[in-house]
Amino acid sequence: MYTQSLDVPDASAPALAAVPSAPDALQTRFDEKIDADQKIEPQDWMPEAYRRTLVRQISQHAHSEIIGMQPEGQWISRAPSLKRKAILLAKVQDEGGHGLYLYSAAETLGTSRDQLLDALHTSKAKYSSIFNYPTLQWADVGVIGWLVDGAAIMNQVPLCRCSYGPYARAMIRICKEESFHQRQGFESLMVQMQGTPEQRAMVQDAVNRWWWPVLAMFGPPDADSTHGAQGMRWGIKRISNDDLRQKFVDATVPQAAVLGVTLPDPDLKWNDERQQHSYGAIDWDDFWAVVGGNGPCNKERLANRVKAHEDGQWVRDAAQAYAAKQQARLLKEAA
Ligand code: BYC
Repeated sequence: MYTQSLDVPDASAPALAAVPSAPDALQTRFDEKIDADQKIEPQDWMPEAYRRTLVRQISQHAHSEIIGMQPEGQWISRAPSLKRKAILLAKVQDEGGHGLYLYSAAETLGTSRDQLLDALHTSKAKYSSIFNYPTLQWADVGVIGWLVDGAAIMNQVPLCRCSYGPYARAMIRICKEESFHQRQGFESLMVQMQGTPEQRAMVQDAVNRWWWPVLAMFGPPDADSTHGAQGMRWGIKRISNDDLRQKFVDATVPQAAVLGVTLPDPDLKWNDERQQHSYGAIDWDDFWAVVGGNGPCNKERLANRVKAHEDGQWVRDAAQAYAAKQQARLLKEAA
């Protein structure tokens, strides 16, 4: 779908900051396209701030998918049946695939895969807070599918209409797969809730631990969202953090009732006047501590990722050697 071999600007090229500001006509054309809800494509002129915002968001999203393989991946060898193992294996592979589509989408903006990965491995780039919490028991895997993927779908369906073409197109496929992820999580929990009292207690315990971090996953309140308003003006984000969080709460409450679990919030209740649920206060100090690198699993997640990258060096070397050999053969044949 995308080229994965974009040229990276060479070091001798003038720095972007030195390029004269865009002629008004280009800015006007860009603004008209955004206003008309048309897609911006890689070859189109775009303001540098729009490009930077997209690289930041898309690469953070890609990193989240890749790091997000770890909490569930740890359960592949311990899944309780062959069926659950096959489903989980497919899901975790899907997350890896999502990361790859998204790195490709970010590369169309002129930032190389190496630069993106280097930013992750040196903690310059973020990934979603939610993947810094541990998966303590099997029910956590079902709850990740139900709640974390449920939150991801809520956040990502509007991104299918993002103004940047490659990101929007990647999101269409990702959302289809996320729907399967959410359904398998819910179905696994349904089965566990029909099991023994101990199994039901495990599901409730997992819900108690994941509920609040999942609500925080939508990002800070709109009043504290640094990029929110501008992202909405550019058509990158379509719905604000708080509005998505509210939609998620309203969609999840009836699902919890079907499942037979209690959402751990004494203030959660239907508000007739607003025609939506009210919910209790989110612990934003905990969220920022996790985002700042001090969550329960941040160090472990990053160390695993860096190790996997280093262990894979021989694969990259072999692929490059093979590509060089192929090219030399083609040149020889053409001569
Ligand atoms: N975690 O101005 P704001 C998945 C940061 S993968 C960490 O509102 P924005 C899955 C934010 O980056 C799901 N940091 O930002 C995979 C900013 O800091 P910087 C990942 C967060 O961009 C495997 C600052 O807080 N989804 O579903 O307008 C298995 C201020 O925030 C978080 C995506 O990445 C957070 N939760 O809005 C299962 C979706 N929230 O960058 C499932 C795409 C905020 O200035 N991304 N921050 O240093 C988005 O939609 C938006 O980027 C966000 C944040 C809604 C996340």
